[in-house]
Amino acid sequence: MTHRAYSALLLATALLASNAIAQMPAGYNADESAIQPYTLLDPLTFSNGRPVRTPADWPRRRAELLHLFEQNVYGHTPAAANHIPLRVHIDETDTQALNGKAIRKQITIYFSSRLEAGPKEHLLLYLPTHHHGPTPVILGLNFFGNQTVLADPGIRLNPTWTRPPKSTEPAHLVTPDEKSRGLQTQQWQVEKVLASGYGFATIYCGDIDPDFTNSIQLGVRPLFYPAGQTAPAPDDWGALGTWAWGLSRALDYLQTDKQVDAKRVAITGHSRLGKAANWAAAQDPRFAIVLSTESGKAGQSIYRRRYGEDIAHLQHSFPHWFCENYAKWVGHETEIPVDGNLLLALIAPRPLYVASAQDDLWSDPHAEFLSAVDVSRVYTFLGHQGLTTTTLPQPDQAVDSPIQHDVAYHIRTGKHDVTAYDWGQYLHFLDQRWGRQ
Ligand code: GTR
Repeated sequence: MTHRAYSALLLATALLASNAIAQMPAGYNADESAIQPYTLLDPLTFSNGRPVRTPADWPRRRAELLHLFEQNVYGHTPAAANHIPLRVHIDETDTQALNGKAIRKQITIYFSSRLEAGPKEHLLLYLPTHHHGPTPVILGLNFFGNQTVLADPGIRLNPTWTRPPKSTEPAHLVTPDEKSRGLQTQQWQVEKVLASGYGFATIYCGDIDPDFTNSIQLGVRPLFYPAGQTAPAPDDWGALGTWAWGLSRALDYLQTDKQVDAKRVAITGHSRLGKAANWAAAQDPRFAIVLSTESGKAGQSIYRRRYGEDIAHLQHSFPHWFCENYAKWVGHETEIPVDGNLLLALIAPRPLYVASAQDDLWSDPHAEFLSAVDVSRVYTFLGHQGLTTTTLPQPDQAVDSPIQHDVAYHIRTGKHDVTAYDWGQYLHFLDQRWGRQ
């Protein structure tokens, strides 16, 4: 990695971890009292106005919701992409990683029959050596490369995308600098996860699709164009859809690893990668638990409150995340036929932890809570137990972690980030549902 590229990575890391994203840019509503009356979309009413009467009706409503998200937000995952054969290469297995505390495996998952020459993702997997038998795993996408999650010299430095700052030069792949190891240690808490008896797995999102506009040719999307197609159709998947798909391909591998308990794979993600985690779990019922951190608008938050980020901002700054149809909803927050509470409904009745941060006004933490409250009706409807409170809890006081509750929530003090506090709550939530490992 060049010095410039490394500086760009540091800057990007600092930005993510700073208040820059948390603070509200001028011109966006940050005033709770200015919120206009709105009506939440009802997960338990079909689009034609008929009620969802019994749990037996739920699969039909669920299919309808999935279709609405595909059509209007994330786009369709091409059928061909969902039926690719699993092609992997175990690049490394170290049974004495992290001073003997973990088994570390690094696996390349190939997406095309051209193998090395085609798109692929690199899965980093740690399993705690003190755990006996197949191990439950927490899986999530990372922003800057696998080596950033922990300062472990054994993690392979796979190429990551870099954009020259303030330049019109195209982004390109570079091999990261040794100095980037462990830059996101605080955000991932890998050693704490392993000490709690869980495995940890991660992939760099840019392996699947680069996170910048006009990058379609550089990611997986062209691989699945039918013959003759050269550009996306209006409802073809965007980057969020490809990232979600890449998580499912990692799960395909985990299902073949006898040291992993693939029926107990929890999925997590922060911010844009939280949106991707939500969408992955919505589409793929094999993900057993969702730990969703500050996924904000187009994630667990609610457009209809018109507080914080809006569709115009998402569409103008990150058009590559979405299908082209999403642009139709710019300025129409109260008309878009989906919202955060409906996205969470697609996770029901699997255990779901929704986390917010008090200073993350851009995501609208209050709306994230209201989504968790509203989706709880779906859990109850399906015979499970959701949140039992409708009052925003005090900061740093998690609600409803008891075993019988399948929706939990906290709002943490501080900014848009993932912290040791968040992980402490998540691990407790997993312990309650899966038993101490
Ligand atoms: C912001 C974006 C948010 C959130 C965040 C992130 O700039 O407006 O929706 O996704 O990026 O991913 O860090």
